[in-house]
Amino acid sequence: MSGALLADVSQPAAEQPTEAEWAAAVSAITRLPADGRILLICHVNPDGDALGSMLGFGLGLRRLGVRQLQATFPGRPEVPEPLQALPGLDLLVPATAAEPDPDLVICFDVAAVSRLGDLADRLDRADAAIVLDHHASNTRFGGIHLVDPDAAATSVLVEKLLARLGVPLDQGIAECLYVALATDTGSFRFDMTTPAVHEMAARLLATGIRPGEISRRIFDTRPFGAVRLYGDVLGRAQLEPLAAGGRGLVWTYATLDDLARHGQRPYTLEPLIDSVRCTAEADVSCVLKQVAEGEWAVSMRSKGPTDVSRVAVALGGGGHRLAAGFTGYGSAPEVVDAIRAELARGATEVGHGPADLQDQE
Ligand SMILES: [Mn+2]
Repeated sequence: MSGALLADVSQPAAEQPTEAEWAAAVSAITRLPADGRILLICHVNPDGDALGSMLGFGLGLRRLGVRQLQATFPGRPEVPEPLQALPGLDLLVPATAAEPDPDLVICFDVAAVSRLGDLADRLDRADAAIVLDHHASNTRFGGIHLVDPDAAATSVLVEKLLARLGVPLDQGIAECLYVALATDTGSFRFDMTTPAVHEMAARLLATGIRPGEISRRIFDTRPFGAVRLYGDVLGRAQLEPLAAGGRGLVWTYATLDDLARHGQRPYTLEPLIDSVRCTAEADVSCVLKQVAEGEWAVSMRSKGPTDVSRVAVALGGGGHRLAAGFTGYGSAPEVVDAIRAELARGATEVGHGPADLQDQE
């Protein structure tokens, strides 16, 4: 869900923000003149954390009286349908209309300059740049780093910066930050869902926002075409119990023709991996999403025993131990052949066959 899935695992983990960095960020914002131009940027193909963090902070800046304010992201100016009711969307402008000479740039959930696309030049043109992020792979671009790899979402850093700026949470800000937090914690199901995460959620809910309504809109609403599309794609899933050293592999694929047949956009397929990884008989799950003829965006998940980032890195991608991805080339079966071979190699190299698995239980 976060850009972290495709992040480069070879980068060193970033430090947590220091007091000096927090103070520098506050000062970069508060010392701007009343007509100072601020440009907010989140990563390409924004998810709930990227957009929610950026718009929530934008609404906070508006409360501070900032008048010349834009929010944007590179590439197609397309907001996924479930996020189209987020508060603060009126701050959004297409990348082509973004201020060419901002005084201050603030980046959200962006691990590397490459995720800024054509907007990267704004970093050089601005007097100052603040980066709010939680990817361990953050490359420390930009001048002021508010990067905490232990934060469950970028919105955790946004809430802290708003507090230091003296901006109180209102319902608009809270809804944006709640969507961001819920997105990156898998609706508070992942291991990163710490007491601090629930405490932040409590502060957001205390503004009076409605979690049931928000979750239904963001996570549980799909056009009927998407339901039929999922039916087709899940219906062709394959289970290989002997793959991954006997831990099991489940995989499926979605073609551009599948999307066209059901009138759906590619982002509709993002949650599909969650339906596939439920499979009890497989530790490893994969979804291949066709992006062009002979080219596939591959999402991989592990329940624990298999390190899928090792497989993804071997095949030119990256990510985390339990969630990783890469771009595969050829036919879908050829891409799965490559995955199967890497999984088998890993299982042999580290001696983690089914026997070892049993030892661990
Ligand atoms: Mn994130």
